[in-house]
Amino acid sequence: ARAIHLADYQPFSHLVDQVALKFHLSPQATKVQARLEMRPNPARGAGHDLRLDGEGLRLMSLSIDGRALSVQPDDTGLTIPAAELPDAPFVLETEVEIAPEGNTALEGLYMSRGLYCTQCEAEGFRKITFYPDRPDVMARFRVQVVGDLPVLLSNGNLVAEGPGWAEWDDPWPKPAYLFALVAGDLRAHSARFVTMSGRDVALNIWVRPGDEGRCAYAMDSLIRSMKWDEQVYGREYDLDVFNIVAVDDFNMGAMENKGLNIFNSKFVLASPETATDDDFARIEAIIAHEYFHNWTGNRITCRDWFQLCLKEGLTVYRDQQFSGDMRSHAVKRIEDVLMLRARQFREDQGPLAHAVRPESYVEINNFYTATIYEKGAEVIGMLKRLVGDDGYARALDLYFERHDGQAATIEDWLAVFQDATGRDLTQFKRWYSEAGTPRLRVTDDFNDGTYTLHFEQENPVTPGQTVKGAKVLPIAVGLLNPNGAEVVPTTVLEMTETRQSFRFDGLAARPVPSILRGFSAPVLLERAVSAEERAFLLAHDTDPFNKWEAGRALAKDLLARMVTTGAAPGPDWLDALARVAQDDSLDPAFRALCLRLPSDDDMAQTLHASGHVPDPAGIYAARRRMGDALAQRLAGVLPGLMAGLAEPGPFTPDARAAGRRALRLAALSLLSRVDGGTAARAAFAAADNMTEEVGALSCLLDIGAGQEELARFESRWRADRNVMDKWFALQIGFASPERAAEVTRALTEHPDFDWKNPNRFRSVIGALSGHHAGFHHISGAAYALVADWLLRLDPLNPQTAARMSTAFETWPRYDADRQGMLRDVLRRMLATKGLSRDLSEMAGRMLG
Ligand code: B3K
Ligand code: ZN
Repeated sequence: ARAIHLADYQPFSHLVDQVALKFHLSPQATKVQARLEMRPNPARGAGHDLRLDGEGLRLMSLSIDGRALSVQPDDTGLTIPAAELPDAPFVLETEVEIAPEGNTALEGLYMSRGLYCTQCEAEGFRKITFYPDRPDVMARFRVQVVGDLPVLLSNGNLVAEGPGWAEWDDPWPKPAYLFALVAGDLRAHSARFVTMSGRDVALNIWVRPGDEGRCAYAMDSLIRSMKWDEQVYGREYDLDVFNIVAVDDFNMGAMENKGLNIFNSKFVLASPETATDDDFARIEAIIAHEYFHNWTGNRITCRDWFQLCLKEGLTVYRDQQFSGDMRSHAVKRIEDVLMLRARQFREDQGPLAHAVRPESYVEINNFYTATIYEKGAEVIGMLKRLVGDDGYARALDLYFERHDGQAATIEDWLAVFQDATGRDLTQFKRWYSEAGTPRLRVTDDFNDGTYTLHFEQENPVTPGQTVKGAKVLPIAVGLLNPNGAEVVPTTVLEMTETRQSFRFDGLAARPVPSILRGFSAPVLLERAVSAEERAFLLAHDTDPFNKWEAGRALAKDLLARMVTTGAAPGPDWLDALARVAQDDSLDPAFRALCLRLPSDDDMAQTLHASGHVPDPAGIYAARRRMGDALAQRLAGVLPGLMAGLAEPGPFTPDARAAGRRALRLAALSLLSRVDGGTAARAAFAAADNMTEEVGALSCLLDIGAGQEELARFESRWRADRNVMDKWFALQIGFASPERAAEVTRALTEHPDFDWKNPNRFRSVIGALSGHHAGFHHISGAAYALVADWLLRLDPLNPQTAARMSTAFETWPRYDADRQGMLRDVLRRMLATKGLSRDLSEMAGRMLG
């Protein structure tokens, strides 16, 4: 397949002013009539052919200004020769037929358990009707849905309805990727919201009959999101209704279709009995994310898909701010960085590394990545750090004012910052065009009261990018004196050169530096730091992120030594962690994060980055020894710690209660390693919420017990898909490395392993690829099993298969045997006949 290049961008030949669609729904033969009011695009001039995208459509008729045309579509669309087109406005009408029931790719119009629904981003609208399916073509849509179903939804406001039909009008011009249609037997959980200028908005969350009781948290999150966007960004909602629909078959988390967000049901439905605290937090974040897209994505959209980070990076940044405001900024930042390192650093340091704004792609769906989303958000965080809160606020106001209603670019985005703040962002722009995680090496010296930090940045080679310039790095630094008091509060140093030094004068003694506070730039910080200094920062740093980071680094240094030299956990780490665990002045959620050991994949990444070849089995064994040592060190205090965190009264999903549960479960997990699971068994039996039920079960599985509880869990939750996904994933996640592949294989024979459902597929096959030591077991059994399943899924659902193939992206880290096996698996995929464009692009890029 051919690559698309940013440099080739051209505005579309024509403009679409108004779209009228009429759907006659039927599982095998849905009729779609489209009436497009078009005219030549003045930016391109007259005389161009008109190329419409279209895939898998049965063309029944086509006419221009009422004159029938016989045009033969090809595999990807149809072309109407310029000779057939007026130089003035004209009306193009088509009628096509599609079969939503047979649509297993879950892109375009498809069916999920009797429900009609759509997913059009990025290029799914072309599977619904012939259309210029590109984000810079923005039009008003009026949609009539005809079908013998109780609920018929589309974008915008409901303008007319009758038995078996409904008509929707969206007054806001939008690209086709934001089109949505939903129809079926749904029930609404409803509320109202009055916007800051007094618009009364009807809010509905549509779910299957029986699920109405699990919508309250999503609704509450939506209302808080709407309020927050008014208060913090001055952004108001702009339609009379906001609909959210939960569907069970969905390729990703959710989709921001204008006025009609469609969600994976697992990110909507929640009750204390069925959702964990993490589920609640994710629901809050994703509801907010999709809602925030109404301005950052919908009102201002992307000129082309290379600009994807324009909406995704910004909207992730906004949802992170929101969650921080709702919960704890310190905890949220730590969680975000954990995720950034686990997914984005992993990607950025492997064969799939690409720029936040890539310059070419084969299949755009392969670029909804951690780099576009999470690094895209980090870049905005850095911009804000550089221009300050006021500068950011002025730039965003200008962005909304200048680009509302437009399809914009990263150049437009940076221009508003330049214009609002006067800052030249030429060098900063490298963050958008150059891939790779910069390495930042630090040394220091102290002389006559002057402390100097010397920084050196290295921007490593990534696929297709060998030469890179220095990045602008905002490095937030604070200095502590030897007593632990802060002598220089957080200061942002702006590094713009490859090598640069910064001086601090007038210090009485050599300070202890706290560098990269709040993780102020997404880099790998390299500095030789003693265990004492790390423990000192864990005890005294006033920056919560760096306080946590110090403990984390202490653990990783130790774990690395345990793996490479067979060292044993010493008192420095154990004592430091014991102090944190018992320090009641610290937020329980923060303490729970401190007690979480580095993941195996994180350790493999870290070892690889420091020149070692990671041994998956060795990392796994060392991490277990580390947990055992911590459990023994804390054994005496765990029961008391847990008792002090007990929550009387009914479950509430708020951050405070969740943090206390998280610490209690962290303690329970350690306790299970020394009490044989007695406390966890009791906790499982007593649990009245899913957080504790799954938490206690995990503790048991972690020590090789819990089979009885697993069976009880299954019989209790058999009928609940979202809960059963946890049941599948847990058994694999906690299997021993030797058994992980076999446990997975056995579960694929379970009658409820509905592999065509992406959630279920991910909770089984994805759980195996997420089990580091199990996936990389030297037998190669897991490599083969995952590859077999991806190849089986690919013809039905290429998007999900391709996304999950990133399991293999870390192959260059490992030893020759594993590398050989991993490359063979990738080659086997590439050699498969009929492999999708999605998966073949991924496998090809991974092989390099
Ligand atoms: N914009 C969608 C993602 C669409 C993915 C298409 N393969 C969800 C989101 O980021 O909010
Ligand atoms: Zn998004």
